[in-house]
Amino acid sequence: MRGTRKQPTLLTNKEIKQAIDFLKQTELRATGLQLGERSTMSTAGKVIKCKAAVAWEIKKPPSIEQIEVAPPKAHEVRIKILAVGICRSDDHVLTGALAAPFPLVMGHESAGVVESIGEGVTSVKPGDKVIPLFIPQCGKCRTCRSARGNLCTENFLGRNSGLMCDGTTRFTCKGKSLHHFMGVSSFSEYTVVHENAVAKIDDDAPLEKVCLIGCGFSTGYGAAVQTAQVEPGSTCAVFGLGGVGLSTVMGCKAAGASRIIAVDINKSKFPKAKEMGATECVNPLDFKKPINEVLFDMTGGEGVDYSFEVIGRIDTMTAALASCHNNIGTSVIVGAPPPDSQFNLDPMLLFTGRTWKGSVFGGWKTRDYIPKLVSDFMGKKFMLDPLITHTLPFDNINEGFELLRTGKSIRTVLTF
Ligand code: CND
Ligand code: ZN
Ligand code: ZN
Repeated sequence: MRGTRKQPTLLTNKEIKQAIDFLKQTELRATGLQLGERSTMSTAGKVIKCKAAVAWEIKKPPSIEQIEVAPPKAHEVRIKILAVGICRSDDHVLTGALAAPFPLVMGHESAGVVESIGEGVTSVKPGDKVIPLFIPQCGKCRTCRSARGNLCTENFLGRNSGLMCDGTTRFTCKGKSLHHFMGVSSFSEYTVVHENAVAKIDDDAPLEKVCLIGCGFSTGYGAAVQTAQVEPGSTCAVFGLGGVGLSTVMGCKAAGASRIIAVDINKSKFPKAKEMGATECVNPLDFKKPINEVLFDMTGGEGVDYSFEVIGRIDTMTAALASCHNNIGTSVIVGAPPPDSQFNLDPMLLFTGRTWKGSVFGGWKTRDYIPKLVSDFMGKKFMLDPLITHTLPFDNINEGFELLRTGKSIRTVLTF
């Protein structure tokens, strides 16, 4: 009987190669990686040498250097950054308008793929697509336990040491330790962040777009829909029409505002503001009166229901407050305040009942909401393309900063 058993069919070399290719592709899809990124998996536990933009000194442009990135310690995640946007807060660090310890690796608006994880990390695994979060969500502190607010106690804004939780850094260059920035440091091919500061996102998300959800879009949009909770039919004013301010305009529109007055001293921002939903655009330089009086005139002497300062100046923060209705108006500070600045304010502005709030990262509890915002983008609930005016290779980072400073770009996305 043995002799009559059917011989197994032999595969040709071509068929074997096709099968191996198929398996490889399936495995790569399962890990969410592209061909060429596979090699990152073998770097786990080792120091990685890679490219980063190092800001050595205040008021000097960052330089592209080879740095060493240590493996993640317990509860940390090492991420291969694939796309990073340039936000004004990064520029504020260079000019001294936002205090941070030098030398450092800046960058906080990015997306990438997990390269390796430290001991005890359970929420992400190598190959996951992620957005690093400049506001973590520990789930345990007073804010995380509250239904309101998002400024987790573990945030780097309060600590501002530029160090990881154990008081050390994961970056070195030319024998010197480099500081982290807001716990994310995304101007580097690889970075290390705490597990509480990572959001796992949709496997199909285009990283060169959703990196904006890592700051600019979520910060601006959330200020309107999450912090202010703009109501349908209301009148809003948005001061500052950069990547963050235009996202606030989008948020006001999504919330159903009937009038959205966009305010900027650079009128070249107005067409984009209209495209994003602004109903009117105003340049304060066109008027002799203070801009808050102009906005009162435009609203029949009532003031706007909601105003947003998305510039980062004391005078415009006060003007935005004074622009809203004296009793039921709400003003939200989104722009980063200059260090050591103080308000000189008429208390009547608040005595009559106005509400004055601040909003960091759009008020979103980050690990809960950033993945949802990515899913909403994938579901075409909002657009990111109009915000991305330039895409440059990472090495051209200083060209990207120049485009921002000269008001020519909204967002520049750098790719590695
Ligand atoms: P960007 O510089 O692109 O936009 C600022 C806009 O303000 C520009 O269009 C300017 O022309 C305009 N502007 C400047 N001065 C005036 C003025 N006096 N009156 C009217 N308009 C003016 O910046 P961005 O959109 O990247 O960031 C905006 C601010 O938000 C900035 O301060 C940044 O540091 C901050 C921010 C905050 C947060 C947060 O979590 N709250 C996160 N990231 C950035
Ligand atoms: Zn930012
Ligand atoms: Zn917390």
